[in-house]
Amino acid sequence: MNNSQTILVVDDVEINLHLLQGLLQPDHRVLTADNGPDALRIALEQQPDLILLDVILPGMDGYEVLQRLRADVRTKHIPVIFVTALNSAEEEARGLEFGAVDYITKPLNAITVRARVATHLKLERQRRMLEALANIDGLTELPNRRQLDSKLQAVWDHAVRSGSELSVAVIDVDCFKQYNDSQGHARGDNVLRLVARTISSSLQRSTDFAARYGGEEFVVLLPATPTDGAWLLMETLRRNIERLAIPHPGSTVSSVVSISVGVAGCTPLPQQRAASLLQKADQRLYHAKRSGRNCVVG
Ligand code: GH3
Ligand code: MG
Ligand code: MG
Ligand code: MG
Repeated sequence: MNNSQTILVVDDVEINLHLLQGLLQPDHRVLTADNGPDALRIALEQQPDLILLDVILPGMDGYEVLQRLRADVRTKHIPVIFVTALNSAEEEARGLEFGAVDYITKPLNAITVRARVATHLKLERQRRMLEALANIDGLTELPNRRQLDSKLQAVWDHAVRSGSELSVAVIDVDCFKQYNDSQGHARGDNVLRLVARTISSSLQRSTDFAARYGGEEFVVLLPATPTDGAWLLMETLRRNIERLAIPHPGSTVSSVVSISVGVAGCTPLPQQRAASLLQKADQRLYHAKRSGRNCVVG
C-alpha cells in the first residue's frame, strides 16, 4: 500500500472520525477535522491527496467547505468525496454538481469505503504525474515553455505588487545547427542536457528559475535582481559553458560550445506586460549574435 498519500477526514461526530480513521489508517496517513474552518486550514497547509467530507456540519456545512476549496487555486485540485447520511438521489446529484468526485452514504460499509478511496487516490497519483510531465521538458528535465509562461506571469505580478526589480535572460547556443550537422543529433542532445545542467548550477537563489524555451534556447527569470546583477550572473554562466570545453569544430566563434545571452530588467508597472520584458531580452540576444556571439548583451 502507498503510505505516502494523505487523507483528510472531516466529520463533526467523533465516533465517525474514529471509524474512518480505523478503516484507512493502516494504509494511509489520516488527518482529521471536526468542523469546516479547521478542514479548510488543514487542506491548505497539508495539501492532502483526498478529502472525505461530511455534508451536515454545524456552522459551515460540507457544501460550503467544498465551494471554498474550489474557489482557492491552492486547494481547488484536491478531490473530495462526500460521506453523508443524506442518501436520496437528489442529494447525491447535488453533491456531484458541487464538484465532489464521489458520494458515499452512511451507515458506512468498510469494503466500499476502502475501494472508493483506493480508486480516487490512484486517480490523484496519475493526475499529479501527468501534471508534472506536462510542465517538464523531457530532454533536459528543466521546466518547459508552458511552465515558464505561468511562472513569468507569477513573478511579474509579484514584482508589480512589491515594486521590486525583475530581470530575464534569453540564452541561445551558438552555431548549434553546425554542431548537429557535424557531430550528430544524439551528441547535440547531450550538449543541450549539459547546458541545461550548467544553467541550473550557475543560478544562486532559490527564487531564480530556468526553463527550456524551445530548441536550443533557454530563459532564466531572476526576481529581485537589477539588470547589472543579472548581466554579471549571465557572464559567469557564459564562462562556465566555455569551461565545459565541449569541442565544436564547426563553430565560427570558438573552438568549443558557446552561448549568446540577452538580458533585460525593469521594475514592472501595472500597465506593462510581462511579454514585453522577454521581447526586450530577445532583441538583446539578437544584438549579441550580431556583435559576434559568445557574449552577453544587457
Ligand atoms: P546561432 O548561432 O545564430 O544561434 O545559430 P544556430 O545554428 O544555433 O541557430 P539555428 O536557429 O539556425 O539552429 C538551431 C538548431 O538547433 C537547429 C536544430 O537542429 C537544433 N535543435 C533544436 N532543438 C534541438 C534538439 O532538441 N536536439 C538537437 N540535437 N538539436 C536541436
Ligand atoms: Mg455530520
Ligand atoms: Mg535559436
Ligand atoms: Mg543558436
